[in-house]
Amino acid sequence: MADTVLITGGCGFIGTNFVRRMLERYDYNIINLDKLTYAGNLENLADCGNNDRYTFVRGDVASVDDLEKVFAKPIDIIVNFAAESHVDRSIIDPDSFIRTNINGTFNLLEMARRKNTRRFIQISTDEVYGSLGSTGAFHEDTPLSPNSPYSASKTSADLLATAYFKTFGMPVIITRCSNNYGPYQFPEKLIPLIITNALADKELPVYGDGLNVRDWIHVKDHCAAIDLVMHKGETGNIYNIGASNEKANIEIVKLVLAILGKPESLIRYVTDRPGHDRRYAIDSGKITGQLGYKPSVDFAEGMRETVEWYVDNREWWERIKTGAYLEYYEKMYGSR
Ligand code: NAD
Ligand code: TDX
Repeated sequence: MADTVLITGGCGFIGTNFVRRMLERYDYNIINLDKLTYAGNLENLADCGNNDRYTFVRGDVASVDDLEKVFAKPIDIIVNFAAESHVDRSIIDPDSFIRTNINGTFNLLEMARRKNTRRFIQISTDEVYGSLGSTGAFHEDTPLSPNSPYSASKTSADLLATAYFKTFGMPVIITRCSNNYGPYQFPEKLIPLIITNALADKELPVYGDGLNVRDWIHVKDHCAAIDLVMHKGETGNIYNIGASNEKANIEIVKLVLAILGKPESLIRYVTDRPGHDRRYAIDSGKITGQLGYKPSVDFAEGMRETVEWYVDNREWWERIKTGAYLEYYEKMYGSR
């Protein structure tokens, strides 16, 4: 019988892309456990609803009761995407980050230990390493030095996952990826926020001097790397994932404006994010050398396609940018 893979947070940006990849390429039975927070959107996977290998369960990784129900059936592999994922929200209201990212991961690890799950992939982030100066890159053994409540919660989850490997011999693997872009990203993150604001001729808020650097990877390449780790990765290991596309934020904003043919006068420099990490850069040498990983999406092409996706899927983001989103936007940017 085909294995059952539990994907948590499958209605979010990366989870959506990963669920699709798994259904397309393998005969796994997929259970998508998602709480459907503001960031989770059932519509993203509406076309998978008729697939009899796909089951959606609305539930909370921080609730042991919800997990007991899912684990009533055997689960072979867990891929844990579920998280509160936005740094700015973690600065305004960190509680849910502790609950989901730390307690949720702990609950999943405990459940996997009790049920002898064969493989546990913890989806982490390069933000656990903190901030770089103008040179160098994050390696898997770079000391952990998180600066935001978000990254501190992700670091805590990583430490729990590592402890479960060392103490209980649990088959845990951690991946740490750089900034993703691509279709279905919630328009609170830089790239979709800039694209959708520019399409509506709204101001584009750039934090600080706009020279903070992020290392961008297309979500498809991130999902391909997780797939490799899931099938070929060595238990107890950490794998950094990136695509060597370091860009200052202002370059990204100007690129989006150029693709859309919109004026740079839309740019507005605003008060910086507190504790704002200056630069991220990922060294993917380990996953490249050991597992044969190679990113496939050219950055310029990937950005053009991503902008096109938001142009073509206006209804998707216009529905999101109402009600609670507008309240969030006003709170975050209103008096900045
Ligand atoms: P996202 O915010 O788009 O999606 C998160 C999903 O998790 C949503 O569907 C949400 O409903 C669900 N969720 C939240 N709390 C939950 C809970 N308590 N129980 C069950 N489901 C819950 O996030 P994303 O950008 O897709 O990120 C996915 C994972 O990848 C996260 O763990 C994040 O830390 C990591 N990551 C993201 C990036 C990036 O650039 N976006 C980079 C590296 C790592
Ligand atoms: O309005 C904005 N203006 C702006 O200048 C926003 C939303 C962001 N920024 C800046 C802050 C960052 O330097 O752009 C950069 C990217 O910001 P985000 O999109 O919020 O991403 P970041 O903080 O880098 O974190 C992301 O990458 C790592 C994801 O949100 C995390 O989930 C992931 O772990």
